[in-house]
Amino acid sequence: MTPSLTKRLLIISNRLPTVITQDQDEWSVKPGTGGLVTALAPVMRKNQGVWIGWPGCGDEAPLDKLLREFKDQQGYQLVPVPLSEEDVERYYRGFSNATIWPLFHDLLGFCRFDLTDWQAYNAVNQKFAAVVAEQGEKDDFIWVHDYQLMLVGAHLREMGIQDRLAFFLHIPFPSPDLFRRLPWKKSLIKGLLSYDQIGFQTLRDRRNFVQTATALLPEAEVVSRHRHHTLLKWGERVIKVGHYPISIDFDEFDEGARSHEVEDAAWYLHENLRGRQLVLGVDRLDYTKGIPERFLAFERALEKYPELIKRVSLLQVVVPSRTLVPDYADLKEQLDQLAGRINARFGQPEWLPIHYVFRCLKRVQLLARYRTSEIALITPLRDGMNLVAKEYCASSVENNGVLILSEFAGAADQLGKHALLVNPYDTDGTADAIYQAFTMDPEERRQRMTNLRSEIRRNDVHRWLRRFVESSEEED
Ligand code: ADQ
Repeated sequence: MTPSLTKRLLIISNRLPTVITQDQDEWSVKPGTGGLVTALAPVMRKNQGVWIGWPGCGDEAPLDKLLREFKDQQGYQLVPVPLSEEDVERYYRGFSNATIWPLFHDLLGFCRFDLTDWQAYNAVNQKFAAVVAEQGEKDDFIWVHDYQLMLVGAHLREMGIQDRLAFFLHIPFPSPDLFRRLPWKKSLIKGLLSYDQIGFQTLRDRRNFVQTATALLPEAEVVSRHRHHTLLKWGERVIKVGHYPISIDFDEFDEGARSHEVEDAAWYLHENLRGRQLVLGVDRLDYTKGIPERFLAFERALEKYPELIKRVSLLQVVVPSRTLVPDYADLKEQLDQLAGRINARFGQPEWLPIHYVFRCLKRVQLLARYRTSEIALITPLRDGMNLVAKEYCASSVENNGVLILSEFAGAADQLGKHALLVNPYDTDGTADAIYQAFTMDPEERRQRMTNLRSEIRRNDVHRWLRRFVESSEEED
């Protein structure tokens, strides 16, 4: 059940939860995909909330009309923060995606440290704060999301806003040693400490943050530690630093996967497989998701266990993402080449080892693939949570899927006991897990998947929201 909040919910995120498209002269708007949107949309609908963010389209789009249409369709209001092309280049592609994203995912080699990017990040965060100050009403629940907007709270304080401010980080928080590499480390940590509540995905992220803050700012001190949060004192203020693992709407996936449309699509897929098992990977195009490493592990499995040949295929679905950032374009190229090479090496008439699809799937098609695949191979090098792992289990209504999961995904904390955990850098270990999943007896599959499903059912997105909001309101 979606929790009912007493306060109006103001969500602030980099992007509005929309996809705006033009087909000849016709403009249209629909809800976007991605972890944050998937998680919050049902809550916003029930709450009549307001969502503030960058619309992601140029001036030529009839934005006001489209946002009104969205409100009529989806039941909550959107307020745009317009950004210039220079803003997008420096704040979004630059500091957010070429500095913070790789640094926070432990991939220092991908980081670019550029003063102009940092200044643009600061300025755009101030722009967001100005819109929040304009839209906010007394007693709103102001909740800023994710790594693109870590300084919004600090700018709101500068503008004199005294309300409680909350922040949730969807990606991991790195160890103090990695964070220290950032030239603007103190400003960023002080910015985060402007919020009253800071939420992370896992206990490890929360600990990393507390250790980093206390190491960088000698005047910051831990007041007390509790199971789900730490209280940190900085100046006159006490900040609650908690961990709240995000989740999915379990029922929506479970019911969706049982629908007639999905059943038909799943049956059709099954017929085409002619008794072969399907190993599924579903990801945004991103170097943190470990897709090349996954292809190599699958290749190793075919090498090491020849009985897998012609009896199993890897279906890898990749949603195009950030394709204008050079590292992402390179990754796409690398995947094309790897899939081509492995298919040329092992492929036979009527059997391809890797089916690689580069597009966003419609919901029915996504659920049909979740439901049909006997194995999910989810092997990010590092991931805040990874909702695909949870969506796969919730859609595995036949209770016969096996989840192979990276130990470096936040989801491993909750699902690790019943999934097959792997180190994505360990090609042989991952190949062994593929073989173990392939040969797992039906009873063990059923038992593991039943446990995974009940864990996700119990800790769904509504509980996540309730925990975050209640934790914000409770007295310490
Ligand atoms: P993401 O990095 O986007 O999210 P993830 O949690 O896996 O990663 O969510 C991806 C979403 O996109 C899923 O809901 C999935 O269904 C959808 N999706 C992926 N491929 C698709 C395809 N081909 N077609 C259609 N839909 C597709 C960020 C963090 C994560 C964190 C989430 C939520 O990086 O670590 O789990 O936020 O906090």
